[in-house]
Amino acid sequence: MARAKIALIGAGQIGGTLALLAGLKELGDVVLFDVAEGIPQGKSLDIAEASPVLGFDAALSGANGYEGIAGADVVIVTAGVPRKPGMSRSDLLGINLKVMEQVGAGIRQHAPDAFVICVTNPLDAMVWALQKASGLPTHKVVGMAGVLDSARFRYFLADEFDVSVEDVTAFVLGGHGDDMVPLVRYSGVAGIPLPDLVKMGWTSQEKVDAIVDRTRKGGGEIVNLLKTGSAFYAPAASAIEMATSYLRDKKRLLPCAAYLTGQYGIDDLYLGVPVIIGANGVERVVEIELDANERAMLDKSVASVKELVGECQKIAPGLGA
Ligand code: A3D
Repeated sequence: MARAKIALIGAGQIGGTLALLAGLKELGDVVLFDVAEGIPQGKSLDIAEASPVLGFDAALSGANGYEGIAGADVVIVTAGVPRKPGMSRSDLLGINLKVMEQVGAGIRQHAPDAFVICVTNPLDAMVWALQKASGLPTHKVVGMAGVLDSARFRYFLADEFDVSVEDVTAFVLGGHGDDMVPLVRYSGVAGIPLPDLVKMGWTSQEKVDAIVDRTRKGGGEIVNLLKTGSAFYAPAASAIEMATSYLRDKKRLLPCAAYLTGQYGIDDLYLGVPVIIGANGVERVVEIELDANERAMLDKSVASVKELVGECQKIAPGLGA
């Protein structure tokens, strides 16, 4: 059977890491696309030259024209600009919205059957814009944020408990902003929920609160350390997990920015919720029960996402028309 084709739009920090991980996992052949000449060609050649040492078979190539992505099975979009210290994700909106319009048109023309994963920030608004600009069905266009936010939460918890990261599960809902909703009740170690672990004396409520806060600000913590850009290893790993679930029909339950049509009482908006990803794209949106406090936090997050989408509609009123 022919290998799957994975197109990576944006060959920057995340794009390059995505290409390496896709190779290492033998997910398929990889095309790196970027407007910058030479970068996608150079990165793909560099990774191809690592393949004999790392032991994987994949064709890697670089492109500056959208023909290069023709017939892709998966498209992962990181094109645009990342944050610098002092910038919020929403500061990127104007520039990255224009990029989503171009990328959406390219996907519409050359890869209309692909499963599309958007990573560009501000995530929930950009995935909304990308779906409108591409015209692809909503179940084939998702945003990556929840897997990353949950991974950060998991890592901090594993560190606190001194247990394997593999045994820690964690859940983050809502928009990918500082008002995201880490769900303490649905997070824990090997099935033991966090509130029980507090009762068992494994940690204190104060420490859990501090970890929740650090999770919310996890992206900013890295931006402040790097000073020249934002996180890229963990974001790339997270998008690859989503792509793998689609390509291998694993039907993983992953928190992703998915298009809602009434679930959680929300309509015509992309928001981080648990979904099943399989060969048909987003196969199911899972509606979990929220208590009053969790609901209030989600409503706050929804309001922020709506505001950003409203700004997109003002800047590009004809989007998707
Ligand atoms: P960076 O290393 O700057 O790469 C972006 C690439 O996009 C550059 O190589 C640009 O040349 C390219 N580019 C710009 N405009 C276009 C265009 N019109 N068409 C094609 N390519 C273009 O950034 P990065 O890889 O670090 O981050 C990429 C995006 O991901 C940024 O918007 C970040 O904010 C975002 N990001 C999201 C998360 C989430 O969890 C959602 C996490 C980290 C970063």
